[in-house]
Amino acid sequence: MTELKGKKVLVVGLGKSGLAAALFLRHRGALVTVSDVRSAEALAKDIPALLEEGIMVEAGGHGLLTFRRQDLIVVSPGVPLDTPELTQARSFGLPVIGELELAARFLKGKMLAITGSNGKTTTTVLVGEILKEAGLTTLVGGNIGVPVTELIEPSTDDTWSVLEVSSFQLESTQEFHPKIALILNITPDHLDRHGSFENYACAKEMIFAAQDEHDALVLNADNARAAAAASRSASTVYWFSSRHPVVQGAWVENGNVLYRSSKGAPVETVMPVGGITLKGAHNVENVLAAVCAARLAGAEVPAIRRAIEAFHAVEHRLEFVATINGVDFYNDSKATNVDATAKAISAFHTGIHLILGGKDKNSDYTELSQLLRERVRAVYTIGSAAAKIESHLRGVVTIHSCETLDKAVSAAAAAARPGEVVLLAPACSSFDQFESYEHRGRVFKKLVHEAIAVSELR
Ligand code: UMA
Repeated sequence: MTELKGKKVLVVGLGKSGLAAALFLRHRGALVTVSDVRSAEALAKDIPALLEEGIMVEAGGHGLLTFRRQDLIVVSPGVPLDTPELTQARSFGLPVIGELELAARFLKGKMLAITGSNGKTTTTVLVGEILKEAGLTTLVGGNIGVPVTELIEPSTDDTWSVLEVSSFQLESTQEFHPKIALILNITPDHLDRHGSFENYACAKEMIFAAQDEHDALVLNADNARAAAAASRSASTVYWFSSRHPVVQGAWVENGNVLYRSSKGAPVETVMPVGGITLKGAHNVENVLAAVCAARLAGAEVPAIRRAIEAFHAVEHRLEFVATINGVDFYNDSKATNVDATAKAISAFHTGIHLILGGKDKNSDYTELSQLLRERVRAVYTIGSAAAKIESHLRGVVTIHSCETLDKAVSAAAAAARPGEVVLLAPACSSFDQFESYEHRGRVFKKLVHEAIAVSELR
């Protein structure tokens, strides 16, 4: 375990992860400095509490000297590792690790880590619910919004920490060693940060880098890049597939979710697919992944079934908002890449009014063309990516340039006919017009509820 007492540690980034890491390090006796590019005014909410703890704060930019005088540097996930100050620190031989790596070194019990381009949060929450239903001591955190560092204190030797882990977090790991690792799928995302799809996929594969044959790696047999990880890992591989039986793992056959622990072991019927409350084929995949991971962690089938039957959509993930004049409104603000948007569109048959746009991530929107032709009545663009989206999709579908979410919701609500769907699944991040995808989703829901009030007045 890393010795922290008396060590000089720099925490880079003062968001949720940086704050949690700084306080943890200080409480373990480290001499902590936090550095953030934001101004002291922007950080005003957190600075007094940090100073009170004896933590130094560098605001308004990263100083090269600050980065040199350290024994350890802990990076927040949103800080790119090629930031010049970090590159220089590494060239001087200073150890640079992410907040996930730091936390994992101190967390007690076992880790079940879940990554993937899409479905991470839903699957993480679902696995957490299943393990709790099965009576296991369970903590849930990570990219889902709870820094892993915050789980250290409540963790015990028999805790399962169910962690949603992103490529940003995995990229800066070294010894991170989950007992069970799960890769849901790997499709293009965050190309602006990782530079290429292969770099991004390799960051995801850090989830099993420290595993050996005593650990489990659960992979999606139906996703080529995720499945390719099997030949690159030393772990014992389990599979899930919504298309065909697998040797060991979970699959769908004759309308049932089935599980087999190893080749030749009896096949267990978990539940009918019809018992899954979540909408969309992608959620069947998430359920299969959760079944496999939870079974490996020791949950029994009846508990798994009860938890899945009781589970409803996580906020901002294909979340049903309301029906107005026969039109259903869905909030999938977490669809922040092209693949997630494709999955959201696929959950509905036709008559979709789709709100697209936000901050581009170097994405190729032409990949949506076929689905748009088949299922989408009109696209309503918002945000800074609008011009690019329109140039990619011109001639494919009717496009309305709306600029803002409120104009898009009004235009879509006015155009949609009973039986149709208004879907926010923007294929972009939110940071051009909103604080986060959660903020964007909340604004969408508020606009929909305002539209209900207007329709009731008519
Ligand atoms: N900053 C610097 N220097 C830089 C860049 C940023 O100082 O070069 C500062 C910013 O000014 C800001 C701080 O770093 O003050 C932000 O750090 P952060 O972006 O790591 O944000 P946190 O609040 O710590 O949130 C992070 C995750 N954010 C990102 O990965 C971008 C959260 O995931 C996660 O919930 C949280 O840790 C707890 O684990 C969010 C996310 O968007 C939901 N994740 C991406 C995704 O899901 O697609 C990966």
